Amino acid sequence: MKPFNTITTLDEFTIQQTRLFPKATGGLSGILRDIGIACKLINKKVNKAGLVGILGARGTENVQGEEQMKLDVYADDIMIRVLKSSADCAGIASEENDDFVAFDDEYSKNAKYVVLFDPLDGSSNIDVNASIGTIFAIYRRESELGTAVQESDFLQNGSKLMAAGYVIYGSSTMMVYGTKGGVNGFTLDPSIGEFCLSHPDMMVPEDGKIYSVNQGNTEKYTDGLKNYLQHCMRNDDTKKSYTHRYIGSMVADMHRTLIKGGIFFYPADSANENGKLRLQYECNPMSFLVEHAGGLSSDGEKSVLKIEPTELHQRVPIFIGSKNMVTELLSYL
Ligand code: AHM
Repeated sequence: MKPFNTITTLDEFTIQQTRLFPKATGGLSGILRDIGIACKLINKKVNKAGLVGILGARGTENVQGEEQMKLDVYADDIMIRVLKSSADCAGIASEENDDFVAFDDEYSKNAKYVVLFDPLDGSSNIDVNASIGTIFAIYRRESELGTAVQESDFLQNGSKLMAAGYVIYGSSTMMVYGTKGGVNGFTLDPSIGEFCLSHPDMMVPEDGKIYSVNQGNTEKYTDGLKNYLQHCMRNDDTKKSYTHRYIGSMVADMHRTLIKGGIFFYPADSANENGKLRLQYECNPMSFLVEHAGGLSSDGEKSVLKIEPTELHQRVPIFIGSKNMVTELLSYL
């Protein structure tokens, strides 16, 4: 007979993981649980965005001069409020805010972790009902416990991440998070309101066929990249055939890459010398996930995780995905 409880919830899973490390205090599990709660609230709003007048632009810009959507601001607010009342988070930095926020109550000052996030990535897809997501990165703070967190706590390189992941608001809502121990995916079961383990030990296939890039920018790319794209488009019977897929929502494009294999890239081009995507909120968390699932990430020269951040809203070029596809692309640069 099947055991009664055949599901493993996110909470149960993180607690089981904590037990593997006798010295662990459970702080990381606590943060993951809190992010899960915030994302369930965001999910609720995303699901009925068209009904509750929350679609569309808000008429304001974020620190990077990008138009803010109403849902971006709602998601940012929820993440900050939930993490502020978390027992384990000492401060946050968000793509939507100019500066980091140090939570200044006595309890938070003694918390060990800081969280960086893009509250709603792919916002240009909100109004057309395509998948969007929340991306998060968790570091152990470097500043002294009992004091307010410093900017340096948020400028650690990606190899120091304790955990990172995303929640995709797609045909089903999923959280995928990784630690140095591996990457696991949890699907939200709306009937019980819990993220349940559905994709254990995720691994990026070593090779793939899908290349994912905004090909409309090709004229602005280097010759090396143009040659690579020509190579991908030259589908004949003598070599493997490539397929182009690009949603324009990093979480959705990366979720497909993680499951099916392939390569996603947002390179530097003649108009944007550092590309578009943000190191601390998008590139590092995705690179951490992909590398711990057996894939590769690169800024064109080295692993994204090795970049030393110099500012909170830094942009970097990124090439990420299946090991063989990233290696092949890099040989063209
Ligand atoms: P956003 O934070 O304003 O949503 O921008 C990030 C998004 C990524 O999700 C996506 O990969 C990229 O921007 C798409 O950019 P483009 O429209 O230039 O192809």
